[in-house]
Amino acid sequence: MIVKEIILRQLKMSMLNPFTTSFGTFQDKDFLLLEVKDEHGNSGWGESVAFHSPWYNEETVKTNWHILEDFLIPGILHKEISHPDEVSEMFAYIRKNNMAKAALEGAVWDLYAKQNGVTLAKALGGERKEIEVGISIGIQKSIDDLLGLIDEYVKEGYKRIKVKIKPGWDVEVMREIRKHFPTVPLMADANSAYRLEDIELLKQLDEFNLMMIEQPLASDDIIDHATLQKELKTPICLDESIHSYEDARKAVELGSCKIINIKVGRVGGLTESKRIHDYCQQHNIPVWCGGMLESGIGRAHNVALTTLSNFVMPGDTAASSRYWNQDVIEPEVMVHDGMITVPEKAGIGYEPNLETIEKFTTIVKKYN
Ligand code: OSB
Ligand code: MG
Repeated sequence: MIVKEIILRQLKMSMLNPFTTSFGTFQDKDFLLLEVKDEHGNSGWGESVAFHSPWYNEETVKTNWHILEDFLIPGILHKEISHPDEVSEMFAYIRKNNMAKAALEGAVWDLYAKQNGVTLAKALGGERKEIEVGISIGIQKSIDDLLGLIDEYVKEGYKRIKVKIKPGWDVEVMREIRKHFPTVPLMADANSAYRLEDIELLKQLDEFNLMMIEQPLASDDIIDHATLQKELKTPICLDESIHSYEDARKAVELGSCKIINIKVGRVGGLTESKRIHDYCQQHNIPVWCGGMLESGIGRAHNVALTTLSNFVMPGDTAASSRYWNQDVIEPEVMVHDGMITVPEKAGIGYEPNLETIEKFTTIVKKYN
């Protein structure tokens, strides 16, 4: 395949409800969409999951634009590509900037699947026809508010509840949740809010029968997590600490985690996600697909990835309507009884809605 033209768009979409983690609150979401076009009129779509500020990782919407415009897009345009796996090799000389790489690589994967008339799921080697979905709930104003939301999402059928924790919003909150929902599949995500010195507090979480605790310690750590895991009954799941296959291998070898959250953007693309998935499968490490409050384009890629066989735990791939008044794809991502039916159309399987996309676009530029 040869990419003839690339359109880079920046969008701003307002979230239905603010989302608060241990590192900050999201209300408006700025993000990039990439459209790659071939000579036959096919378009592949990708989304950058970098946020406006560098609080989840070091990337931002602006740094992604820079890396895409000045390095990645010129590296792809008019070059012969026989398989999307080659894209990560073409970008290997550029250090990190994984979310920028993943946005473009994802668009090439979608284009490749469309050219071959197969779903992105099939192109990736996935077989599942439907996937299980959980929901991630941000930090709330009060425990009552949180309990009310959990009640709502459990009734909607979500397969597991994840709640964000931080110092001062942790043990008592989990205790209250367990009092009201003794058996709901439950987990906590700390987004790196603790240190190894907090070990006695973290051990108290063991009494709540959590599926896992996600990223309790520093975002670049795998050593202290290994120490912590030896002391905890609750499995540790790593999110922020895993940027690559090599990171995953080292974390598993060290015993830093028992579960891995795969986010396509964080690890630099679908090819690297698959490599991590396969490694984890061989080493009995279950994986699940994380979320970055994506629009429908990024969400569609997550749905396709989750069809691979070692995605054995519900992901953060909730319905479009949980985030947006109006999503940028048709149909929107729908969840029934905690399940998403994987679309059967070629590529990502959802149609980008150009009218909606244009409505939310703040900057657009074409490269050819
Ligand atoms: O750590 O998984 C995370 C949202 C923003 C940044 C980081 C994370 C999250 C979520 C929500 O947990 C995931 C989603 O619903 O898309
Ligand atoms: Mg997380």
